[in-house]
Amino acid sequence: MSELLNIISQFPEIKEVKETRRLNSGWINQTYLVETPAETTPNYILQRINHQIFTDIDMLQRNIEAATAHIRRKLEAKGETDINRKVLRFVPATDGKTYYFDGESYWRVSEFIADSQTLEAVTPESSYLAGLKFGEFQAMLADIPDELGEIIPNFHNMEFRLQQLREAVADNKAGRLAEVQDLVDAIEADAEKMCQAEQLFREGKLPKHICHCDTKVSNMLFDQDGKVLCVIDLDTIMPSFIFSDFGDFLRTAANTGKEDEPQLENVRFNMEIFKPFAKGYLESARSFLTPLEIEMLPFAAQLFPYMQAVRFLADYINGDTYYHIQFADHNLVRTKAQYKFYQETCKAEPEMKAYISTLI
Ligand code: GN1
Ligand code: MG
Repeated sequence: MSELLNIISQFPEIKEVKETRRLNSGWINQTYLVETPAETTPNYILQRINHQIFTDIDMLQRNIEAATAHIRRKLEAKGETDINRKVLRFVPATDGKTYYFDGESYWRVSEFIADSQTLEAVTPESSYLAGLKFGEFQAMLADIPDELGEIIPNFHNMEFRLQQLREAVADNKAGRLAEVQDLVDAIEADAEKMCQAEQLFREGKLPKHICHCDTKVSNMLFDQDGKVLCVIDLDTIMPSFIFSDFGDFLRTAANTGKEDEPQLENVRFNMEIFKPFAKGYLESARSFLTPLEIEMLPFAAQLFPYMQAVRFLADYINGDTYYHIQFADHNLVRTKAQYKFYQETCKAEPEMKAYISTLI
């Protein structure tokens, strides 16, 4: 606690602390809730940023500041109220930056959004609202004047992720290859098809936009009535294909099982979540999407479970160096669940296409 209080004292806006509590959220950063005693002051979120993964903290915070400032201006222009609950606000440290370096770790503070909740599962109604929100998020950032950095280079580049898997396979550092060879082969069989976005980009047919790039359900805050308040976990905001946000949301929301579901028969593609999400997304994003981007939305739904399977599998083969694991073969269980989900999205492709065509 006293170590944390020291850190908190670097953010002068926080005058008094009642309690700090570790929150269990995300695989990457360490997150604490900072409660203040007065009813009239907000509570805060304190995070130790994982700078093994985010190596350029200055760029990281510049991206986040630019994006949140731009969204804030848009919300103000629309005459929205309660704006501090609709876009994250980062608190300046004594030197005016939105992070503090204690000689070892990087820390940042944002205002805690009151009366909010995260959901692990969405309903058709909240899925529609989430689609609207992520479409709006991308649409609002479509004309951002600032140039945002690629905070994790090639983050959602499928060719690059396959390359990493191939390197892991070649090195076989943890001696786990034999056990997963079938999975590697299955993944390789679809590699070319799954790299079509990068190919289209090279041909000048597919643009990049500023995306959130981690739109899993748990990265959205809902109010007590189940309405979407705002999008959180902004570390990975960067230029990407719009597929990132569409696909990654469905990867978690439209899966009837868990991300690391051990019972593979529980992993199915939920069309009743896909449909309202696609409807909401197109309502708010259509204004800036190209016909090819719209046509490829079912591809986006397949791409993200596939990519996540590739990433989990590479990490398993490397001996679990990237994702925190909770048990010995956690990354393998995750891989199998994501791969199964990918197969389900492939089966659902005709139905997804048919539905999208009713929307345009
Ligand atoms: C990581 O930060 P978190 O836990 O929300 C990862 C995402 C993965 C996700 C899988 C920077 O997200 O790309 O999709 O885990 N973030 C990073 O759950 O690698
Ligand atoms: Mg994240």
